[in-house]
Amino acid sequence: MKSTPIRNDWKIEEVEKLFALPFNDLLFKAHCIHRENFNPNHVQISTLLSIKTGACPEDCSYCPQSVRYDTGVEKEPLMAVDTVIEQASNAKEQGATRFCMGAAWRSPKDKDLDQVIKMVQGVKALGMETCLTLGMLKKEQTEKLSDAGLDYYNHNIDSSEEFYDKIITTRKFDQRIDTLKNVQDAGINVCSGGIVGMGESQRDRGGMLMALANLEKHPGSVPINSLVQVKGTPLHGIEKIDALDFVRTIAVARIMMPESMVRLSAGRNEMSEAVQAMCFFAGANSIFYGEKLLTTSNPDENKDMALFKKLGIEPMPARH
Ligand code: SAM
Ligand code: DTB
Ligand code: SF4
Repeated sequence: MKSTPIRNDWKIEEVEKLFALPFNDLLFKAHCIHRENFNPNHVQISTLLSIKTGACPEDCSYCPQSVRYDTGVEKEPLMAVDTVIEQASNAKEQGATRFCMGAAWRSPKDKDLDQVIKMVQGVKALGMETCLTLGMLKKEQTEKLSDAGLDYYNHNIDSSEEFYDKIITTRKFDQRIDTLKNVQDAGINVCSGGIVGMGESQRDRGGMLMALANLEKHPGSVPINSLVQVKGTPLHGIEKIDALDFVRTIAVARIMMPESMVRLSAGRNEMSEAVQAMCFFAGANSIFYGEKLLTTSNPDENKDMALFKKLGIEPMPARH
């Protein structure tokens, strides 16, 4: 029987107390909640594709795609619809059930959105779940995407409200929340999480999870990214997060958002199998799968399947 209520009224002191628990107590609590809500041996796999790369006007200081930083990322225009569908079909063959298409935009232009909608329709026709991440959306745009049958929209809050403006100055935390509200109001599932390892404090990590858990409805998917440090970005060379603190962040996310998919997202290429296994125990039940994220690398499919086999994990069946 489920004993964990869904809460939207977390206070930062309570969240800090969770982070401060002895590691074993925290992991045990998170794992029990995980088991109440999910098969602990199932992990959902999503594949990412960058459908429009680089030259983004925003100044997100972690991002290799910002036009402001010299990172060597080659800019590429919006992909052709057929190419995207072909790539989705390859990802499906490899076992992915969700296909996430990302574009380096501040927000999409209406003409571009029409082309992206054709991609959504084509990917859905393959029987896969669809997800987009295109930047900020206006109400009318979310309604168009909802009509097209989009399953998920990813828009990360990235960090706590307090830490946010140390990382990004070209748009505000509240604008992120507005987009999430528009997406939720249009009946599209929200995928929203953030990044750790950007020099934030543990309280900031808690603040980020609190902002997500205190949304009117918990996001269906919560990606927790470990910063991938890219040369040329302002955050390159910053002190890395301790691996056990990363695991703690996953555990606290699971406790606060018991029914959400918690995704162990960017940064797995630099994580040992043992740390990833701890994340799965702590409640992570989704990964990005395939050798590339958007512009940086991710473990290749064979490596991930070998890890799943060692752990007795099976890919989570698609919902439709
Ligand atoms: N431009 C859109 C936006 O910002 O919403 C969509 C694409 S953007 C690349 C999607 C997310 O990727 C960001 O919100 C951020 O959380 C994550 N991300 C970008 N660069 C990253 C990095 N170097 N390490 C970890 N996560 C990163
Ligand atoms: C998310 O939370 N992480 C993904 C996805 N949503 C779009 C992106 C990670 C990007 C890592 C850096 C890169 O490959 O460019
Ligand atoms: Fe642009 Fe998104 Fe990268 Fe920010 S995270 S610079 S908005 S692509």
